[in-house]
Amino acid sequence: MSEREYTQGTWPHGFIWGSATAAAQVEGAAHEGGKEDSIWDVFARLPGAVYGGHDLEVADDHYHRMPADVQIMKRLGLDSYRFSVSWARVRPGDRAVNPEGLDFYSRLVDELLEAGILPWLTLYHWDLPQALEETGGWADRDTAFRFRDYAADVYAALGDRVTHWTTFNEPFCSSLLGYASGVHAPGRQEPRAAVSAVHHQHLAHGLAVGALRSAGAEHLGITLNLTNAIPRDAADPVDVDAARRLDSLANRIFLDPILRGAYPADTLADLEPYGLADVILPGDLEMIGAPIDFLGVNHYHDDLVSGRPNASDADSHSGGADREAGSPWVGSEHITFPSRGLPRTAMDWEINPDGLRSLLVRLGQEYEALPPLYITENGAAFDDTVATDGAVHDPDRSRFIRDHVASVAEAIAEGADVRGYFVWSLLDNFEWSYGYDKRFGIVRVDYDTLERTIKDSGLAYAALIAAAHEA
Ligand code: GBH
Repeated sequence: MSEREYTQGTWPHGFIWGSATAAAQVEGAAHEGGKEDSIWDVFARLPGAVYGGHDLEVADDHYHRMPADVQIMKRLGLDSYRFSVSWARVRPGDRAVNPEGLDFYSRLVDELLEAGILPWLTLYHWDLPQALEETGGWADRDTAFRFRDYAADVYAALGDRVTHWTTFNEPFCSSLLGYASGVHAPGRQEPRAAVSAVHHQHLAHGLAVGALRSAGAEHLGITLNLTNAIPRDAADPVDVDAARRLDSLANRIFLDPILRGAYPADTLADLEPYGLADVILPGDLEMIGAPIDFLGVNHYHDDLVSGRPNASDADSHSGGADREAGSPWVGSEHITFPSRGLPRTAMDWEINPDGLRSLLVRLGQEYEALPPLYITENGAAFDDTVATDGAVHDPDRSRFIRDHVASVAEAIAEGADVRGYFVWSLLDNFEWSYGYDKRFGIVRVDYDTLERTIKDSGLAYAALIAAAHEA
């Protein structure tokens, strides 16, 4: 399906077209305006932790170029811009509010509204103040209460203008990649701590939802990275069990507490040796399972899964740097990810647009209390080159976006309640442990001059949005 074939009714009325970034990945100004270290600033200084020793000091310099970046969004015709707030900028060291830090987001929101773009705010996209890591980080229950206080401060400053609030982005990454595999900050490889981190981020979500709800928030949600766990051989019980385990640790450990107020029984059983049950206190799950108004879905690739050793594993778990990676799959470290032989992005992730459709349809079938869905991230890294005329011809990325958008349309036709789609990412940016080596932007950033160039995929996305608005 191409955008020309969109007809009236393909996209529900008010469908939101957007693009996303995150504070640590684009802002730079890592030690300006009162901001102090986040765990990512510290992690990036660890030898071998980030590809090429790249750091977050300048990144895209979005902190200083924000008004011009908003004008780019306007040129693209975005309905909404999804960004995150840096906790370490707003409450450096998690002490008192830093007015200068909050002011940056206040100005951003004003610029967006002035440009007719809906601000879509995420409170936590992985950049915990280092001061809180030093008191235990997400392995410590108290961090959840600190998050609630920080969330309330941001809401007090921006709640009059920002309508859509997301507590966490991909708690999978900030718990299991940060504390178990250690390829993300804070780089710990402690399975028990990782399991506690999962629960404490859930708790933090629940506490913040409670606080923001009572302060009057109307659109509250969370963003999860979800995958289709497909057994390599559906007739092999070992592979089927591996897929169940992946589905447990990547999807259901997050979906079930949020949408059903309970951890799945198999997850609790698998994680018994890692103390999951021990960190759940009475009352936690009621808070965690409080109703939300939307679920953000980030999807990049499916996972073919096996329980048998596999020599030709795609190396998708290394994080890209030199540090020895642990496993994020706590208690299920034996699972492997064979290749399906599909084309891949520069991240080595297999491309299978239909996976997005099946994921969305499955969510609707399995969760009775499923709120409206938004695709809060989808996109791809490719090895872009700059043509002699200065343009970036990136047909692979244009095709990736077009095919995944078509997959969303099919899911909607099959009954999925999807209300928006955000491309990851607006700008090339700091791709975590891969540093600046991987480019996801629909807008190129030249890291020498910091100049922006709208890529062909950006132009194609703008045309797609225009066509969808007309349909
Ligand atoms: C998102 O993460 C992030 O929200 C965003 O900041 C980031 O820049 C973007 O995507 C592109 O990476 O192999 O063990 O990691 C997506 C992270 C990567 C999570 C693949 C699931 C598979 C499991 N996803 N990962 S593992």
